Amino acid sequence: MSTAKFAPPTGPSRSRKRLECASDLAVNGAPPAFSEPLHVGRPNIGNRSYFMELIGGMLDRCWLSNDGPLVQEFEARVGQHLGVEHVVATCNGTIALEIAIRALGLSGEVIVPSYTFVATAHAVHWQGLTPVFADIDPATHCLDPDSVRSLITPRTSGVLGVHLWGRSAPIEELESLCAARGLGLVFDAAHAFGVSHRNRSIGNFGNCEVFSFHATKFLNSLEGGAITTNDAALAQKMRLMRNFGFAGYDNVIHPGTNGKMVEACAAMGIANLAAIDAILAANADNYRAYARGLAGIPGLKLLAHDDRERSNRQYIVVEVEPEFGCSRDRIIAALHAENVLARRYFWPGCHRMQPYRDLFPWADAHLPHTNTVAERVVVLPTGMAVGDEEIGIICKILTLLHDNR
Ligand code: T4K
Repeated sequence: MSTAKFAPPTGPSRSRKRLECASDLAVNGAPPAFSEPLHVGRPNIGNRSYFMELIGGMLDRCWLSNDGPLVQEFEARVGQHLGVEHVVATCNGTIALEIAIRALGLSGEVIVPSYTFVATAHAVHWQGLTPVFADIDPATHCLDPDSVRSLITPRTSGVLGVHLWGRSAPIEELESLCAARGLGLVFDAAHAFGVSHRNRSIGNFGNCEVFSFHATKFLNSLEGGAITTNDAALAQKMRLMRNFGFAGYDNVIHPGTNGKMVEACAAMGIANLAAIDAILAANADNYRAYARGLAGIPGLKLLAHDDRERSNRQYIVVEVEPEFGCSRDRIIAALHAENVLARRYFWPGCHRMQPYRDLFPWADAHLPHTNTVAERVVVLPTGMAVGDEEIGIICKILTLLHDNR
């Protein structure tokens, strides 16, 4: 591996404006705090020269896809990192979810949270199955096992839980519920690479777990995903499905799709995995800076992480409570005016998005916590492109908004 210095991407340039009174806010006509947009999901780019070296090797070999050596190396490294036996790398997390659903033979209805990125629900629907939306626990933002239990019908074949914001879903409750009812259990771990649950890495639970390595993810492979499992037969089936069901030249033994990760993506994944400690440290520093900056602002609650577990802190999630004095959407508008492109993930909940709101208009009635949480979450910028200075400015903007509500 190259020893070139790890080089984080440069952050957005700031205008040095005062932030002392209401008239200093961009919503009140002042210039924005940042001259360039400050994004929530700016990609973390690890060791550039190592990445270029891997790309050079790929070009020299003239092997670009189809289970190449970089994909195999990436799978091995991910497996080692997570302590899981089988890793099937894919072109993205959504296709990985679809392959997992197919490989487990799920049919009829699959219970999913509504409060998640829409890919979770789409992966079920796209397979011709019915996503049944369960409510979340408002304290964790993950599936509420009681809500899941109440939605099981004779048509239910599985549960697709999500480790939202990189905090683990109620794993034991869902595992015992699914075991008792003979249901498949997949975890959407798109947010949870590098996270532990009871000191075991996420990636080892349920029948299988699915990661996303999209550009905006804590660990990115440009685009990419992976399914992890300790079930050898399931892994073998998913490998076949990922490559049109081919078992050698001209020998198709299973229905399948094209879910392959390409070599360039694996190169990015390998280079970023080599820089994972620096990325984790940046996220942890940013989290602490937000915790300090938001501590004195009434009505803004920073989502907490269990300090006994490993956490990637890839999302800075803040809940806006009534004491803040103005709505979440006014905060978003004010931040956008300052060029801080905060997001209201995962508003309004999948059940209120097309096509689900027309397909399941009754779902709204049993999703009270989803509806409340979706109205009060703001996600703020973090990652290697953001540091103490930017976070200090964002917190100052939020303080001014509160003081002049
Ligand atoms: N399950 C869950 C729970 C997920 O959160 C996701 C994906 C999936 C499944 C599916 O995995 P993939 O099939 O995507 O592997 C983004 C991502 O596209 C998506 O991967 C992610 N979750 C979701 C939470 O966020 P958008 O629509 O918010 O993306 P976009 O284009 O607005 O980008 C987010 C921010 O990042 C923007 O502020 C711009 C910035 N950005 C983006 C890209 C692509 C950059 O600075 N550079 C870039 O290259 O969905």
